[in-house]
Amino acid sequence: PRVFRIVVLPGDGIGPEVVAEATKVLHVINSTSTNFELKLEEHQFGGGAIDAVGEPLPASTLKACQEADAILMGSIGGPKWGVDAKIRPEPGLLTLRKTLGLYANIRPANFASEGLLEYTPLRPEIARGFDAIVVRELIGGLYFGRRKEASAEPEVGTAWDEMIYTEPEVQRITRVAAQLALSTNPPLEIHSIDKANVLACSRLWRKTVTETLTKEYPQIKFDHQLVDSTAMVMVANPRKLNGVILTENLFGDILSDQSSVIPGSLGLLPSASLAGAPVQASSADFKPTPGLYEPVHGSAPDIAGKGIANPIGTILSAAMLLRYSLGLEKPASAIEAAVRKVLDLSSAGGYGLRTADLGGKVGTAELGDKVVEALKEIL
Ligand code: NAD
Ligand code: IPM
Ligand code: K
Ligand code: MN
Repeated sequence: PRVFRIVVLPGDGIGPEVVAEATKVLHVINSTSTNFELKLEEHQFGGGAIDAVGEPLPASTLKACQEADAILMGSIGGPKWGVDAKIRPEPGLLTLRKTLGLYANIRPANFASEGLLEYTPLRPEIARGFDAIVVRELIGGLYFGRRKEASAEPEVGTAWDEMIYTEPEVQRITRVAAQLALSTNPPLEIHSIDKANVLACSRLWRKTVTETLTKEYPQIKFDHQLVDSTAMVMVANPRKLNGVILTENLFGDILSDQSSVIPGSLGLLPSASLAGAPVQASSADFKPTPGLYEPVHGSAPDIAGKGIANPIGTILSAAMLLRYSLGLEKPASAIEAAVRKVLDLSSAGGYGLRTADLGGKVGTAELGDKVVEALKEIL
């Protein structure tokens, strides 16, 4: 059988709790086929690694990630290594993304099916039919510019964060958005989000997106919107943003968390971080591409250790891993169908189970067990 090496980085806070449920699901997938074998190996990353060896991304972890077919991550960070700490977990994640060249962060929020509408804090008629994927540029912009907090006179009390984007960086992320848009017929619309009324980087962004799409993808409809009013539209009339939401690093970070309000919880959203455009597993062009897969949420210190975190975002990230990095479309779709069955309230046979973040009473491990049960029925 083809052996796939998957590096697992449970991380901090609820990370290990939600990753345990996703690996349960991967073990089921593993046991159903003799064509491939999933080899999972855990490594230290984040705050736990700082405590153990003094740095968030030990060289051995980075090496394992570079050699892996794919990486499944939970979350890192927490109050123990807070913003005033000397060594913090978050820069380790930025280094991992940058070193692996993972510039394309795909965050689907297209989850508000009829059977889940009861979970949204919005009015159902507002959330209904929202169907958007956030494509976030992940290794440029403010996250990777020079940064300084002055510690000496005369600059003490001043801090700098530099924001830089180059044309090639904007072109390549635009092509990723375009490839995703072309996965349906007719293509999805692209909404490019910026702050071109103020920022130079945004004016370069807008010009480059327009040129790239007009020249290379004339069949795709697109528009430009400013990030501030987009944040309003996302909760007032989210269907207006249906399609692909293409944006830079920081705006994408913020808008993707916000988009989780529509399906109802940050705990539901998965993500893929890739070094190129995803190729559908069914396509003749498919070739396995390494990637990092993690829920959109963080380590949730407020609920860590209680066994109540929602594992769905991580389980759906494992499905994205199978699809985009390993080309295993069937198991990926089966996991997604199992998740819908467990959450769904309306359809025949739906279990209608949910964790506390969605007003339910089911714990993390029990929900994971139910996904496994549903998955076994589907496979
Ligand atoms: P967070 O995403 O950890 O939590 C925000 C809120 O959402 C909390 O109330 C939390 O309980 C809830 N929540 C998040 N995931 C949930 C889940 N699966 N089930 C139920 N509820 C869930 O954001 P934060 O509190 O602002 O950040 C906490 C730490 O996580 C910080 O150190 C931050 O840097 C880190 N962080 C890491 C990642 C990552 O590893 N990629 C992502 C975001 C934040
Ligand atoms: C995310 C997180 C990270 C980010 C942090 C932890 C560095 O919020 O993955 O969304 O800002 O990219
Ligand atoms: K995460
Ligand atoms: Mn974030």
